[in-house]
Amino acid sequence: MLKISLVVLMALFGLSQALAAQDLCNDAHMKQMDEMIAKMTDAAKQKEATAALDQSKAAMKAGDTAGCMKHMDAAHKAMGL
Ligand SMILES: [Cu+2]
Repeated sequence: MLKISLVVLMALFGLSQALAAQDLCNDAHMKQMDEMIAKMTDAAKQKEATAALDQSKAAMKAGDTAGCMKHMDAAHKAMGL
């Protein structure tokens, strides 16, 4: 019983991770990122995150999801995520 629950939990977790990745390259998340970066207190990291997010937005506009995720990842790292 416990084993089955664990498997179900892990499957659900994997699914939500996959959905999260798909969810990041869209206008709603870009807006969320802008707001989160605006609240950052470290000016150097904020500049780094903004630059990475700009590249991510450019890739998204070009329809380059892989590039969008790559730069989004860099932005997240600069934000300490
Ligand atoms: Cu993001």
